[in-house]
Amino acid sequence: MAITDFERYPLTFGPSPVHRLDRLSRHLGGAQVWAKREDVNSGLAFGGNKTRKLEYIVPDALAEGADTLVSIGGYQSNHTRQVAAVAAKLGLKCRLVQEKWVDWDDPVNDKVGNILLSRIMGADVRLDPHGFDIGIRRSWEDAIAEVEASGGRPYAIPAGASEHKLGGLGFANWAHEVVEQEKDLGVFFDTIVVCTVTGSTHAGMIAGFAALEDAGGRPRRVIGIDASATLEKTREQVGRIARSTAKLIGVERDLRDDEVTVLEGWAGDHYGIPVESTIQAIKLSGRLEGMIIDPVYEGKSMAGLIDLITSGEIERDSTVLYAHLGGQPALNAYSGIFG
Ligand code: 1AC
Repeated sequence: MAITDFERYPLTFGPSPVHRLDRLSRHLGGAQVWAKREDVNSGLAFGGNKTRKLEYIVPDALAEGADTLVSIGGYQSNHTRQVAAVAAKLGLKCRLVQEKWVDWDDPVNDKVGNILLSRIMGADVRLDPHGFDIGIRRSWEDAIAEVEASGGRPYAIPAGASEHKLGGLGFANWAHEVVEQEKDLGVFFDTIVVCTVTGSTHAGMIAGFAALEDAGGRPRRVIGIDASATLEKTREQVGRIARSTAKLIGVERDLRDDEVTVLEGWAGDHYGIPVESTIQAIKLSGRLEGMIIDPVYEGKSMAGLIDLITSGEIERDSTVLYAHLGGQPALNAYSGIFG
């Protein structure tokens, strides 16, 4: 099967916009940097990368006759906010487990931003004291069982939709979208920079570009910047999901190790805790481009991009596509950083 053979339930506006970041490029004095903007990809609660993944998951949920989407994330999970929006749009119920993934001392951390939006959209939001882990969680399995026990028909969507069998498809399709946009724009992105935590955004891109390369496309590198601070788990999960997604969309070879690149150095010690480079990256994007990025994901991948360009690891003649994943609603829960 190819990516085009999978059913897709439309939740986005269409291809997400791609545009130049001219002032940032000049400031860095190296490669040409562009952005592809999942933060404006949908009218559903500000959209984001998970909305794209859910386009491929919703047909399965509907086919199963589910009446409740059950998912999990941290208090400021973008993923759970997008699941809540999709449930509202489909007229389904939504049960969300919000674990205390981040020990962040902000009195409104569990009240504003993503979690506020999920509550507004009618999700049954339950706080849970457990800490960060990208794997399958007992608290989420319990929530699924509870919905079932009370007569509901749960549909299980793991953290970031990553461990879902169809979770990589949204970003495999993103790769195809990029190639179409390149033709229109007359540009070739030799390097993609993306934040990676639970893995399926990054993994989907790897699989999608592998399929395109095997069909005669030009090779390019997809650089994942770790923001999990549990590097080995994320690296393993990205590789595994990339391989299963590649198989699903008809890639007939095993992926090469060099196709799965997860770089460390910008996550700090903990998921969800911004470090100085994160904060500087957020300010730089805002001040040079009016582009708002967040302290959990994009601030970290942007910090990586900045360092890789200024150090010359991304070459001066590169054309780089920065994947904005739509994490910015979390900013309200981090207001103290910006004074
Ligand atoms: C960690 C999956 C993740 C979220 O938003 O909950 N990106």
